[in-house]
Amino acid sequence: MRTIFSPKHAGHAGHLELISGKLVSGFEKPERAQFIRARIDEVGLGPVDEPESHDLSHACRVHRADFIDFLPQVWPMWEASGRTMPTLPFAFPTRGLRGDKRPEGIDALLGFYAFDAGASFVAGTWEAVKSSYDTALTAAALVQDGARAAFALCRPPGHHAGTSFMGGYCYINNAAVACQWFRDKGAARVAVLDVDYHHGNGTQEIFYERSDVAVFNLHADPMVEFPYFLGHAEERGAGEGEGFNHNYPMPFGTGWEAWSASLEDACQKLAAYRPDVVVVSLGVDTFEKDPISQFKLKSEHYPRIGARIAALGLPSLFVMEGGYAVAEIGVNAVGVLTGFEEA
Ligand code: OKP
Ligand code: ZN
Repeated sequence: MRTIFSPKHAGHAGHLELISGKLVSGFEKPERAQFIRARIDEVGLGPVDEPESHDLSHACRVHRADFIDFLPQVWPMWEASGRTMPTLPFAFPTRGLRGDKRPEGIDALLGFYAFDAGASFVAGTWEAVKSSYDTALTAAALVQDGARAAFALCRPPGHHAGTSFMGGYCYINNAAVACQWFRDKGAARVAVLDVDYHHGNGTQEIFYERSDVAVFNLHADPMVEFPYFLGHAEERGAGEGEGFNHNYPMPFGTGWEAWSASLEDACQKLAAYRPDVVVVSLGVDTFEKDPISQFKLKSEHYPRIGARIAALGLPSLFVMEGGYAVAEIGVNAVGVLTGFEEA
């Protein structure tokens, strides 16, 4: 399987994150991608190529144009306001406030276009976000051109980013952009299978009222885990999309037996949907040693995830999302891909 990967992700480094009342350097750091990149060579997964540049019109198919226009402006506006430390939003248009009236100034806009403090910018962030977007689209084109599968080694990740907001380490929703791109290239139906530990709230929101992209999400129960405010089992889609959104919230401590039962149910429903292509939001933060997660999957389980996805017999695009046990993230992410290839 071919991998698309850009060294430009590395510019997104030294950004900040608010955890346990402290500002710390982000868990979502460059080493994550480097370990996966190194593991690809170690196991001989296949060639690794850099992405081609794509204009942002594809992003605007799933995101609001004013949000996409804002992202490359963040750092120039921040610098123009006399600051060079990482950005961090601090005021959000929640219930009782105006989410429909765009304010002025970078401090206000950072919160207007975010749902949490988890999407900090440094000087190299936009270039990394753009390269992650290009990576998803370039890998999608390999699948469109007939490859059985391709791996978009995206960084930063995307599944928490919604129509008009960033958050949870995510800026542009790479997987959602790829889904829409497949639709625009002629796919009748596209399925998303999100196996990241966290609920892909952005992907759900983007496709919630649509029947042409079905979304299957396996994750920790949002009653007790980030992103907290979406991802419950009763969220089944709305309008045209009613019945095309499927959530599998699971309790802290979930291990392979229960997790794989959810995967099996999701795969059976996904197959019944008969999509032309499946986009896998590949997070490996379900790992037992993940520093910010509470599931108990072991390294030996990741190839079995890949094998189950292969059994769908569908053209498959793997898009990298989360996974923070830096030393093992390469083994686990690439384990899914070798499991897919060997099945
Ligand atoms: C992004 B992805 C931990 C706080 C976690 C955000 C997590 C974002 C995960 N105490 N904050 O889905 O892996
Ligand atoms: Zn995650």
